Amino acid sequence: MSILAVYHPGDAALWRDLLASRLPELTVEVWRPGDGACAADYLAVWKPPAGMFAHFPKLKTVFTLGAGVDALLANPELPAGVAVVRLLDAGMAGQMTEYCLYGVLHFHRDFDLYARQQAQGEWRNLPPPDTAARKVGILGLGVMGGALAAALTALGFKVLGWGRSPKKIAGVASFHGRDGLTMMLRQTDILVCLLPLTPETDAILDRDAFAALPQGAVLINAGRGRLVDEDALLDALDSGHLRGALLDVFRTEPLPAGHRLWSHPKVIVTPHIAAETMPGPATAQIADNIRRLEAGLKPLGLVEPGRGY
Ligand code: NDP
Ligand code: OXD
Repeated sequence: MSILAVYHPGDAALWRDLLASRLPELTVEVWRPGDGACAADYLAVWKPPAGMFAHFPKLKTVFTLGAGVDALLANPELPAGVAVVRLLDAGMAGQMTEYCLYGVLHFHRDFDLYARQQAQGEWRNLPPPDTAARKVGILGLGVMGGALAAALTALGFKVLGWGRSPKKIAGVASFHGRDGLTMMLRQTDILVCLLPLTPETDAILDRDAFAALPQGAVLINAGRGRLVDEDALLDALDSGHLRGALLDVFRTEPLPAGHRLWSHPKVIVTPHIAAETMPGPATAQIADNIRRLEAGLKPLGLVEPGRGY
């Protein structure tokens, strides 16, 4: 009988109970630091503590309890040859769409400007926004970016998207490659970053990228903090080139006390909450994938280590 171990820094018993109820044919057990060696074939894990993987000599597959795998792939203790499987949506795409829509509408409907007017007691109508002319550029047209693109096109925005490969999505102008990135940035009013962090995307939003955006553009970043050069972002905001930013992820998390982003008048900060893992759909997906593996099939969400996502 195969063994599935669970490590979660929060309520590990909840994850174990859900997984055990979905996989009665497996032994499902919680692993805690101090437990020692574990003969698990599979591991469902979030934020593994240092030294953990050394206790799993039989490990074949790691299921990360999130969509992003940058931290796991960068973990030097991850044993070579162990497959990594990530979550595909699992309840996160809807949350991410809501988060990004909030940001897009906040700036599109001038709520940042009206908040400043309110602080001055100023009653003044700004010109009405033209949704069909507002260009929203999405970096990353995967599970999260694709869901957002569909919601934005349904609302009537002009949607542009950038990925590694060209995409055919109704109503979305597709860009790819470095030249495609600059071409898209030049036309983008509101830039939403939903890329994974990989060696290729590290600090992709640098001074050149911000300079390529039109005067008055906005950044929404819910991908990863290291996708952005934060000093370049602050300079672009301070110079007035960028109008504002909604940021959920940061180079250092939690965002350190006293960091300029905390108090910048053009920045909204949220504590990495854009889309949180939902135990119900996440455990259903992991159970399904374990059944696929046991049947000799490829799991859905298998990460390509060479690609980094
Ligand atoms: P996907 O793997 O489904 O999508 C990734 C997209 O990025 C794909 O379109 C891919 O292109 C594109 N991409 C990757 N590398 C490059 C590159 N070098 N150049 C151009 N495009 C590239 O991931 P998800 O949509 O599920 O998640 C995206 C990220 O969102 C996660 O990795 C995570 O960092 C973040 N996230 C943040 C959360 C939060 O709460 N803030 C919650 C969940 C996720 P292609 O399609 O051509 O392969
Ligand atoms: C994720 C996240 O990648 O929560 O799932 O950031």
